[in-house]
Amino acid sequence: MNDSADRLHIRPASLLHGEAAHHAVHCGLALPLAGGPAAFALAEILHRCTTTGEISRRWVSARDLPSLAKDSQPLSTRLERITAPRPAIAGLDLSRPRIMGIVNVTPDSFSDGGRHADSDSAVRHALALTEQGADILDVGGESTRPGASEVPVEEEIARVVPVVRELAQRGLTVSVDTRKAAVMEAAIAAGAAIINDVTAMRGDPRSAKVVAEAGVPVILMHAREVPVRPDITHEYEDVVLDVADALESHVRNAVQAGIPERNIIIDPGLGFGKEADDNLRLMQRLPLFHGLGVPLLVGASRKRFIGAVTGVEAPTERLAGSLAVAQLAAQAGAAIVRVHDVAETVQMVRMLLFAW
Ligand code: PMM
Repeated sequence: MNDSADRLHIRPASLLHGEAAHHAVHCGLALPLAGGPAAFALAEILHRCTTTGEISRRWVSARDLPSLAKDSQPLSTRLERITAPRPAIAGLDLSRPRIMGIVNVTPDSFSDGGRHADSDSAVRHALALTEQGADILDVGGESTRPGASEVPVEEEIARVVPVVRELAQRGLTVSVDTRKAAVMEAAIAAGAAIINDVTAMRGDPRSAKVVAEAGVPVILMHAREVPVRPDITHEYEDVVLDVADALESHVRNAVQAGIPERNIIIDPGLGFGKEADDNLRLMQRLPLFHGLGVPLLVGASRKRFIGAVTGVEAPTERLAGSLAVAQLAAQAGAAIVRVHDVAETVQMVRMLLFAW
């Protein structure tokens, strides 16, 4: 995509689901969102001037987008990316939302730290999440919690590898949440199918090479600072466009490093260096991220911004708020939601698929 296309975004709005989406797409009144089943009837076209930073916005009907795109290469490329179906990731068909269950093998994660700190209890927890319907198990050995201590690489490998091996041997789909290339290598050798990197492979100069050579999918999460400091917030010009442009540049770097686009997943990184209002704005405008043309992951479970809105202090008490955000993500066409409360999220998604 050329430079002018980088500055142009389409934000799908007026989302439709189920029968309404099907008929509206069939009649040319709406366009499919990331291949469907959701569709959109309206869109906001945003253009950020590269010199002044000024953002122009205009609303169009989705039915007019294909003809407008005929006269504009950047618009045409964005539109194609927004509407195209997403390929399967690690054998998982993404035509319905997938649930990633969080398995933190750490003594200090913000909402479940210490509960599964040894391999046996982490494996037991992961198997329970699988029973509840998790599609992917995200195993992490280093907390991103503000103030969490840095874990030496050998220690992180010792925490995650036995858990990854045990789960992979049972045929389960495992991702490993790490910023270190050596941990990625060890986890892939033990059977990890997906790498989840909160630094979008900027945390370790070898990461992109390891991922490219292994041919595994990678989740590129947005965090402005590397090393990642979730507690330090930033001023954004426009948080949604800033995050989208940064992620697009991470995708480009990954492709240049030899990782095919079909193996890339993006994540806006809710809670990472963002104020509560920034996270809410990202949630409200999630469909814009489909313009990057790759599957979208959303991780909001139990996060502080949910506490800020609901007034609920204890992360483990934030289930209802977390479910509301997961539902919003699923309706906005997110391919994967990363959650602690798998049983409840599975129930919500199943109900949604039947009810919309
Ligand atoms: N959040 C945390 C850790 N890893 N990975 C991705 N891709 N997206 C996230 O939002 C994310 C993550 C922090 O939450 P935790 O301590 O509950 O795992």
